[in-house]
Amino acid sequence: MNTEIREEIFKQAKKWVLEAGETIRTKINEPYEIDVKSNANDLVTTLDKDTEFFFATNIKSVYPDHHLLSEEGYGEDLTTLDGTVWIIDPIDGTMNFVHQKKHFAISIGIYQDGIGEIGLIYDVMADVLYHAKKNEGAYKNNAKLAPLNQNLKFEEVIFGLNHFWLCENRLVDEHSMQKFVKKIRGARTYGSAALELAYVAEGIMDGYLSMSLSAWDVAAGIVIVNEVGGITSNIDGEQINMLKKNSILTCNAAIQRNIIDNYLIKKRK
Ligand code: 2AM
Ligand code: CA
Ligand code: CA
Ligand code: CA
Repeated sequence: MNTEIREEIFKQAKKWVLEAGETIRTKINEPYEIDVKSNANDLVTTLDKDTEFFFATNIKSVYPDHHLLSEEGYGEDLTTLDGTVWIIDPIDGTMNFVHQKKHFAISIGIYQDGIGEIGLIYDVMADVLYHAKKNEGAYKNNAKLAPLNQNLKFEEVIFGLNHFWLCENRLVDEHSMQKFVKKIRGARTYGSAALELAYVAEGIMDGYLSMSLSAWDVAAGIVIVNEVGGITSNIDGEQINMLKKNSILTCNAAIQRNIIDNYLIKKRK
């Protein structure tokens, strides 16, 4: 993508994100509807849907030839990432939104022919915006984020993952994962994939692991983490496919191989 066009799209996206965040902050204490989706812990509220609708209508009117891939139904059923595609999660961390009224984010990744050009992750209640443009570095508000420490020692790692990896599960050997969390310095679970990816980029967490995420959970975070030298793959170390669900391992490149080879031991089907 041409840098001038990218700058223009970035400025527009940033304006909409801040505006949507302001609306959410205004409405968070008003009554809203909560529905369950795939299971009792999979929530969606009126504000998730209204926020996505806000982006969908604005993008359609200003950039009619751009595409939208998004969680709550206002996007398209895309079969390719050709062209300019906005990949949007209107509220990432809906459970935090409902139960805590904080620790959730708006996540926007803008991709050109499958390549991540722009990432924006807005921690709405903290009013902190992480952003990156390809080859132009990553920022937390106006502060440039430093490259990740490539000499990181395993014993010093703080890692984001949830308890499902340590309980009996279909995907990987939980005993190996229990060894992993004992070996590293600490584990964290924040409940918003987008914010956890932003924390990896910020260097306050050294990696993040999650099962079954969609493009809108990770599209922005991948762009931001890339800019500080972090790396994202599935749990086999392969490139992820934005058009389907993936397990996600995002981390400091110094620790990726050790995690995949020695701790993410796949169960036989
Ligand atoms: P969401 O809040 O937008 O649904 C929670 O650990 C993280 O996983 C959040 O980023 C959440 O995004 C994401 N997630 C993806 N699929 C989910 C599901 N079916 N149920 C709950 N969280 C899900
Ligand atoms: Ca959801
Ligand atoms: Ca999400
Ligand atoms: Ca969401």
